[in-house]
Amino acid sequence: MSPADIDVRALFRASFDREPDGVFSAPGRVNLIGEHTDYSGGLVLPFAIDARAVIAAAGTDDGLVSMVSAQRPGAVVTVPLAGLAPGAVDGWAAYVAGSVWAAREAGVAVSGLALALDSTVPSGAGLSSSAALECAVVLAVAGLAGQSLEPLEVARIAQRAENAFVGVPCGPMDQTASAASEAGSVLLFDTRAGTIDHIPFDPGAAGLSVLVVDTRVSHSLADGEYGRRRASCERAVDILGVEQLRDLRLDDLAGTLAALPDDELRRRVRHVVTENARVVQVVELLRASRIDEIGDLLTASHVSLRDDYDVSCAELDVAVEVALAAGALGARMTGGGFGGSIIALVPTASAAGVGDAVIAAFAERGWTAPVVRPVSPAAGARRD
Ligand code: GAF
Repeated sequence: MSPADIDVRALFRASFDREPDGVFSAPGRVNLIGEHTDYSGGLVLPFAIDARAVIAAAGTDDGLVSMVSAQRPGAVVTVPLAGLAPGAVDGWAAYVAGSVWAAREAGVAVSGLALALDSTVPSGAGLSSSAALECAVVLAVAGLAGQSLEPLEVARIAQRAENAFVGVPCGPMDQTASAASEAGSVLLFDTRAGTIDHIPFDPGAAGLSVLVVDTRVSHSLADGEYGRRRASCERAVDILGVEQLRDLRLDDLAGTLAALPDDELRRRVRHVVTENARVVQVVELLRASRIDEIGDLLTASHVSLRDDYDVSCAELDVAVEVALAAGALGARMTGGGFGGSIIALVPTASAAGVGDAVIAAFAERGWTAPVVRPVSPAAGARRD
């Protein structure tokens, strides 16, 4: 997954017969904790991983966005700037065209672009390959226009591309993690306040590692379940008469739940309220250099996502259970769910054993072999 494997300048030269004006990149992410809270004003705690979307880019005057991707070798795809609008482009090119569109909507001047893309962020693994691509494109468009955007602005534009152009109703976490993370820390993002804080996160210093296990069950946020979870949260907000679920307090939870009309809605709300509380507890432990004590909170998050929010699946559950049985201090699904990846916090000395145990458990069940990778907090989007 190393960015060093990427030679996007060579792809640019071969495709456009000139040198790029710059190279820009943005990372994928895992979320340590704070899942399905970012569209209710909640708290999230992701970090960028050492897998990036990389773009070699040049400005042109031809009124076109011309793009080529190392993941989809073949002809250069060309889209006229004049016709850029939601619905005008589909497939992988929509993520790129949508990010250009959103950047222009935000006031960035563009007269034409040539872009060569490559990425080491696996797609469909729940590691935010699309957010990485969107943030890298927004950074490239702004960089070529000589405009410097704050990370939160890059994230806001990239999220708009995903929501309004690609048509996926995601919250702000993934783009913010990609744009604003810093190496060596997790990003505490308060989605209600719109503020971020970098909290040092160095599992290695405590003899620990974070493993990502990609179940290879491909998830799609566009398939309706994600939107249904959002709709449930909005319904609860209406019934309870609050502005956002973030306004609900853990110590009033019993009363809040009693005011809701059905069990499903009660479970959805219970997940969101308890998950925000777990983020606060993890942050307190990290600030107190007690990283080895966060494991139970990670696992409790998984249980809540599985039983209350109903966004897990058999492969994610088995990966978590087997990782815990093999020595992980805590494990949970990360990202939107319905497939994708888990993270496990493991003593570094047991990391290989935990990975092997999950691989063996999948083989026993006849499932596609999962991919296990160690991750550590990497830098956010940047001009390379
Ligand atoms: C996906 C979404 F894109 C995020 O906004 C977030 O809601 C996440 O699922 C769940 O925490 O990654």
